[in-house]
Amino acid sequence: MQKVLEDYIRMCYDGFLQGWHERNGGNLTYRMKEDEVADTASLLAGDRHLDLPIDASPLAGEHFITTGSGRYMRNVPLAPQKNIGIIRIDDDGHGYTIRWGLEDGAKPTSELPSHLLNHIARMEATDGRCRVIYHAHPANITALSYTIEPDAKTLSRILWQSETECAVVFPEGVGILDWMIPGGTEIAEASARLIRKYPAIVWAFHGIFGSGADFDETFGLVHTIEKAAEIYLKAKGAGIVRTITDDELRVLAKAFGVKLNEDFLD
Ligand code: 2HA
Ligand code: ZN
Repeated sequence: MQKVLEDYIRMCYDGFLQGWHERNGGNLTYRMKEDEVADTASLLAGDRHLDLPIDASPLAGEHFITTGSGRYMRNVPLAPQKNIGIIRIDDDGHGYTIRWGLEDGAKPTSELPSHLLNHIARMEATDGRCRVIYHAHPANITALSYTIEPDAKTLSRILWQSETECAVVFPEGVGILDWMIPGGTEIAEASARLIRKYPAIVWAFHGIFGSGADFDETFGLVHTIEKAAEIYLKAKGAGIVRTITDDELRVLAKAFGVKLNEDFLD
C-alpha cells in the first residue's frame, strides 16, 4: 500500500488506541501532496459526485484523504477501502468527487465542512504548511472544558502551566469554541475563524480539532494537549498549591526560541 495511506491509517488506529474514538467519534482529513496523488493514481477511478454546503474554492483541485461518515476509527486498518476514501474538490469548490474508497455508498465525515474550512484557515495561517486536520474526543480535554469559561486565555494558561513542554509545543495557545451543534456549516465557520489564530481548538463538551504539517506533528499536538489536561485535572483533584509562573514561561520560551502569545501572559 502507498506510504501516505499507511501513515494515515496508522494515525487513525493510534487515536483509537488512545481511547479518543469511541464508536464513530472523531475524523481525520489530509491534503495530499502532488507526488502522493501521483503515487495513488492507479487507485483513483471513482466518479461518485457530491455537493458541498460551503465554498471550498481555495481548495479547488486538491485531493484529500478522509474518514467516512459513521465509520469507526477502530475498523480503518481492517478495511481501509470501506472506512476511508480519497476525494477531489471540484474546480469551482462547491462539490467533490469520491475517487477511491468509501465503498458501499459511504460518504466523507459529517464534519467535512469544518475540516475543509479549517484547512483553508490553517493553510493561510501557515503559508501552506498545514496539511492535516484531526478531530478527536479525548476524555481529559473534554472534561476540562466543563471546569472553565470558554475563553482561550484561561485554557491556554492552564495547559501551559500543566506540563513544561506545552508552551514550546503550542506557543500560540489553544482556542475554545462554546457548545454548538456539530456537523453543520455554522460550527464549521465559527471553528475556521478561531483556528486561524491557534493550531488547535477545543469544542466545549465535545472534543478537539488539531492541525499540523504532517501526521506526527498533528497527533503529537493533540497528544500533548490531552496529556496536559490530564495532569491538570489530577493536580486539581489533589489540590494545586503552586504552578509555573509567567516569568518562568517567558524564560522557557526564550530558551527554546519560541514566541509565546503575550496576550495570555500577565
Ligand atoms: O464523526 O466526531 O463530531 C463523529 C464526530 C462528530
Ligand atoms: Zn466529534
